Amino acid sequence: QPKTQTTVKYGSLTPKHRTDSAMVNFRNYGLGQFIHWGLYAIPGNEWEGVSARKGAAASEWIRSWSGPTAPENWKETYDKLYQQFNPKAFDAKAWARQAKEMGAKYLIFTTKHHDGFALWPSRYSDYNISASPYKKDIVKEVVDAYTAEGIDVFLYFSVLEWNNPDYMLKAPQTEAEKKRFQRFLNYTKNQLLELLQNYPQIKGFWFDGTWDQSWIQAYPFTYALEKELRDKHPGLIIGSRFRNDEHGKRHFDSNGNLLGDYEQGWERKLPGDYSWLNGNDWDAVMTIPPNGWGYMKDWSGLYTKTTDDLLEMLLQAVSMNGNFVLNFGPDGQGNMHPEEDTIASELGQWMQKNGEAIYGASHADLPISKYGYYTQKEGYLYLTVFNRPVNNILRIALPKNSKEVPVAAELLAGGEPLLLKHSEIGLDLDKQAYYDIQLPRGFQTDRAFVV
Ligand code: FHN
Repeated sequence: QPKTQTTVKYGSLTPKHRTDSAMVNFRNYGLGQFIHWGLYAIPGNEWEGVSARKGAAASEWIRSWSGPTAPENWKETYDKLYQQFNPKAFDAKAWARQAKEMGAKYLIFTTKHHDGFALWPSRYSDYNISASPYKKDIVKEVVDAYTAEGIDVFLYFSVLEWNNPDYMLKAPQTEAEKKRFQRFLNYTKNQLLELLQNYPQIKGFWFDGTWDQSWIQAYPFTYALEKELRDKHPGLIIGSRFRNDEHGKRHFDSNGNLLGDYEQGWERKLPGDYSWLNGNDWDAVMTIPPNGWGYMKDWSGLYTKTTDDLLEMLLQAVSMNGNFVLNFGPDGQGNMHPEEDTIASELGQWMQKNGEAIYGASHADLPISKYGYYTQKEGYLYLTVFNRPVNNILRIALPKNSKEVPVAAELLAGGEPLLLKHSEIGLDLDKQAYYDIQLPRGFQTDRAFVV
């Protein structure tokens, strides 16, 4: 029996599958870069030699450091860090070049994280970059540099603001609380309209910090605000974290329909199966360390993902019609972590040779391959191999009545033709037709490859 539909007045404002050019481009990105940068980069998850690992949930949450390891009067200390924020090594053009060489097609950049410090000279809060020794508009430098490199920019915006006296966790009850929180809502709206006005090149917002009841209960306001943002910036892309329906349902409304233009729930994890996505657009955002989006001085003792780990996650995402967004957390001077530089370079070398299997590619409706991940584009089927068979034969299983069958095969990098044999092996039990692709004897590679 179909599930009974719930009346939803404050549901999605856009169709499930937008076909406008902005959203088509979003679907084709494949690989993105996330950058978490702000005052939390100055301590780098420690202070005066003491690690915050045991006292804060993540490096960019270091303001909330508590417990026996937390320094005396830590929040007061943190809230003065802006007075020393003067990233001498910051070069937005160098970041953008690195992202271009890595093969990223979009950037998600933190304009303001939960600590409320704005990296742009906001007219609506004095707690912003112009109050720091650096003074200049970092958001503008980043938006201009990445746009100049042809990389689309999305702005990360945290609604939650730990140090804003008008913010509250619970829904406002008293008249005074309602007045106070309404002031916060208006402030949030003003900052968002300001970002759209200052940086018209941007393609969308990546919202965060929208889980408290104060915001959840403000659904009439957030519904109207989303409409206003979209009216002001036609084609704007807004993810599923921005708001909820009147029943408090976030990401998906009470009938399971996506709220926003793409699902933002895949953070530090990937869907196990294509069917979980219900045909929705989505991105997965990923840290190199286990957790920690802002700069961490010390990665020792942590499993930090290798380039091969990240390549496999990229293919897993693209094979299921998602984008994969890798996070970088520059230090307080504007330098990327040396490990981030290495990974960016190695990913870029691979994307240079194999990007055709990623950009604009989509899910192929085939049985899961034990060798790796299928993607498809314009009549081509790509198999990115992570698990190379010892007999050097890659077996493609297709339903017997497939209309499209492979007629030739080649190594994507270099274009070497490969022997393709159609072998109806009589394993009728699974009604598949098999195509065997013979890898060349002596074919050497130490990283995933694409046929
Ligand atoms: O609390 C934030 C966290 O600091 C980080 O910004 C991530 C990035 O997706 N989002 C929130 C946790 O879900």
